[in-house]
Amino acid sequence: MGYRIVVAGATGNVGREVLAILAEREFPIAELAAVASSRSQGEEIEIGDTGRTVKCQNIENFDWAGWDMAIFAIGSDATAIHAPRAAAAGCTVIDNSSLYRMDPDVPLIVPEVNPDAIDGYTAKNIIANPNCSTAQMVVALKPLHDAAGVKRVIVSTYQSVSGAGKAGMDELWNQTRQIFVGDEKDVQKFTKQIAFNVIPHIDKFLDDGSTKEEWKMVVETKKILDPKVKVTATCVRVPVFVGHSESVNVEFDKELSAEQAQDILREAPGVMLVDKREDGGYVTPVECVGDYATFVSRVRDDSTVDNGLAFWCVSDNLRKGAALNAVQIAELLGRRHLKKG
Ligand code: 11C
Repeated sequence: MGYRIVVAGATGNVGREVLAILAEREFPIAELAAVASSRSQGEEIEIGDTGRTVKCQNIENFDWAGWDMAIFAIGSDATAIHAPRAAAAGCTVIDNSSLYRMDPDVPLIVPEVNPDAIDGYTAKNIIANPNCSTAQMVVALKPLHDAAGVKRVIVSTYQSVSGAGKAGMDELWNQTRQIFVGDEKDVQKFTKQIAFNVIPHIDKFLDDGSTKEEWKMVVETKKILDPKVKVTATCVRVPVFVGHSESVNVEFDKELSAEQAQDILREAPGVMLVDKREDGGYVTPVECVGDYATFVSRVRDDSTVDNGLAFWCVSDNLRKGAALNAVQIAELLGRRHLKKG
């Protein structure tokens, strides 16, 4: 027993994390395939730190028939070509790109938040994985929403460069070195210098002056958590390699004290509350790397509005924000529908 599973985009930041997490969580695998663009064909890709490897195949001529599911981490353009082929061949696609997230026939799933919505996957045989900044926020908001009803959220993000892929990480590394040795700075991936700086711009600008990353946080939160929830976001890139942080300010329908919120968050699935109200008694991005949880700290009342609360949350954007959530969806799909595990 077990699943025939494909990892598409297996050579990228997220694809490698997917392979590692499948192994860590002992996902029941009957057969594993790794696919990517023709450039990577034949490359032996390490499966986490298991010491095992899988040979990369060319996605262009991959035969999807007979595979149970595929986790895609290949970007929207390539997904538009290959996901419909895989889905039509009977291989359920779990997609990390933004392509299908707002499609009404495609469930957008965070297993701790809206697991039941997965049942709609049969319409297109595709399930979408949310944007990393949305995923960690809704994990923290869900138990609070159940307790007191989230009315409005104001979120500011502090997003690491790994959200922009390996090229983003390389640019931070190279610029840091260039500044130290006095070389000319190379600015390519980001619109301004990222080393020793912050940039209030992620993804493209929209007509209303917001960015697509900010729009994603609004519409994805509504689709996953509750369409009635109002969200306003400011998304900022910071010189951190891995781990997205968020300052979240919430207005609730009902009163919820900081102490009550802490008690709820302490028990919530996917959340780790670290909130000691003392020097160092909170979590920062470097501490969350490689972990599964959404860490919540700095929970406090906001007396400037009725029923207001503020908190800080941090998570590994390559894990809960992408690869882990996708593997959790694969587990959920297996448990509820495919039942081969
Ligand atoms: C970033 N959140 O940090 C983005 C990366 O829609 O899946 C993921 C983009 C997405 O740049």
